[in-house]
Amino acid sequence: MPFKTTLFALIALSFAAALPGCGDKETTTDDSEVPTDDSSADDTATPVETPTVVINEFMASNATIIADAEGGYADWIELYNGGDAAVDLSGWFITDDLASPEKHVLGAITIEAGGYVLLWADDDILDGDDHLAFKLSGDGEDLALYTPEGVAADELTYQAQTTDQSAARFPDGGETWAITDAPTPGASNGDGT
Ligand SMILES: [Ca+2]
Ligand SMILES: [Ca+2]
Repeated sequence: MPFKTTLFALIALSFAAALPGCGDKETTTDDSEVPTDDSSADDTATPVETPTVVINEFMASNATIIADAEGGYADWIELYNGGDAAVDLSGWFITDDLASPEKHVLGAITIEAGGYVLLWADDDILDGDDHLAFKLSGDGEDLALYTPEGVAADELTYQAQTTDQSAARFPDGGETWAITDAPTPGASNGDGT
């Protein structure tokens, strides 16, 4: 955002510089407003804040738990929005490799406030926006989610997984991960009991 701030200041300055030619008494006022504009531009940069969407649950080896629209039992990832506003995930990045953060760019998917989105990690993007360009290894690998600006919303590395068990945060969006044999794809993880 420093670039945006600088650009705004330059526009304000050139506008003020143009004024003496057409007006008379307002030049001083406009000059004094330039620093004010600078600080308000900094304020508008603040909304690039901590993302409210996290990876909430995932299953790296799905044999019988849930099938996608095509009937395939693909690996899946559940996202959760713990914020109080819906988030448009267009342009967000999701990956199974921290060294390759832009592996998949999410399409037109909105996650409601307090809502869940289920993504299929089947390396079959032709099946729709909820299908990702990678699969999850049952032997363990990375999983990460980034905003379009590259801010890490979530980054984790997991160990080998058991078929039909998921790894989930308890409670939703919480810091504690646990393996469960009662997966809840697309719905609240509950309290883990
Ligand atoms: Ca993978
Ligand atoms: Ca869940």
